[in-house]
Amino acid sequence: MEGPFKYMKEGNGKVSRVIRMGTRKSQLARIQTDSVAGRLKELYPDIHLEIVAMSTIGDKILDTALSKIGEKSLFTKELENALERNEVDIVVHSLKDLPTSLPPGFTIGAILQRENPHDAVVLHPKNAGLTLDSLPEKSVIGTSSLRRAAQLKKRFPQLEFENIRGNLNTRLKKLDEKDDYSAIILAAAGLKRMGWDSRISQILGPEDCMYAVGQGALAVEVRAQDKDILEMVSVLCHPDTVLQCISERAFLKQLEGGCSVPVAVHTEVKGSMLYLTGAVYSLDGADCLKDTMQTVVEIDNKVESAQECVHVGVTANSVSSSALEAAEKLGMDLANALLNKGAKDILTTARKLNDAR
Ligand code: DPM
Repeated sequence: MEGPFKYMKEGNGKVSRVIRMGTRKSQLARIQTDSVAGRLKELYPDIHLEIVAMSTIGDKILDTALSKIGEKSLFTKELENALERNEVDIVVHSLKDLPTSLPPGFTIGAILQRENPHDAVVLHPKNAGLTLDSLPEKSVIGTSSLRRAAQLKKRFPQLEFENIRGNLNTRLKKLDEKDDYSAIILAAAGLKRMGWDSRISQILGPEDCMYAVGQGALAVEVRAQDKDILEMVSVLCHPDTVLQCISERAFLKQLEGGCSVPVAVHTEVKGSMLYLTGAVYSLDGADCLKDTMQTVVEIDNKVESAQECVHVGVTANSVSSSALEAAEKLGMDLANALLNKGAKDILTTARKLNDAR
């Protein structure tokens, strides 16, 4: 067989392409990749899937705060290299780890239905039954997310916040086996996927802590030129989630924010309306600019068959392009509204202070 792809001969002599899925070695990454593999197997019972696991720099540097080791490509670069070299065909990521602009040649071919997008409180076992409100003063909360720290410092000034790094397994171990933290904050989605729902003692609503752009949604990254794979994965798209996440990513992109700035969002689809709330914070949460805007998204509009449009890195051929455009515009409009009120200054100062720490 010619060409860059891997093929396999079946018993009946038929030759078919082997689809290889790249994943990081962490347990969460494996679970996420396996769940997408399971969906693909259901939809296409005849395909041959192979899972290729590799460790990335982000997995190796476990003790430095994420916001200090630079941008999001940390976890994704090596997997993209493997995609580029045709060593794998599909990579599954947490959407929130993917930058709003992907390197040329790559696209997000599917965004799956979002899990609970909110953040959750996981308590040290000795604090069972307490909440962020009832924990003793000066209790130390572990998080290295600038976004979580900024919002929670403002809302719970009696608590203290310290960095905690490592994958989910490492963090839970650091919480349970030492006395350094009274509680840690993690995304509910990751905890649920790991089967640790029982450790969630409190889900933080938007009045306490808004979530990160793309949080709770899985994204399938592919080579933009690989039309067969792109078409195959496009059926995994969950239209409401796609529209929500496109508006969130457009908001972040227009603000020129990455994972190292305190930016948070909240989106909802009600009927044909898409609502986006977005905010930027100073590191201590004292300064905050926040606003809500909405747009009509005609999700039932006919999908034009020839469309091939990319919105903030996402190619969602199965969703109406007018709805995608409206969602992207909503994010940009909201960002521009905040930029007009001084969001740039807040973010620049936050970035400088964080770099100097
Ligand atoms: C990004 C952030 C964090 C991850 C920053 C943020 C959390 C870092 C930390 C961009 N990526 O949220 O403000 O707490 O130190 C990450 C997690 C998941 C994807 C784990 C988590 C699982 C949930 C999902 C790390 N990336 O946030 O608890 O699929 O959204």
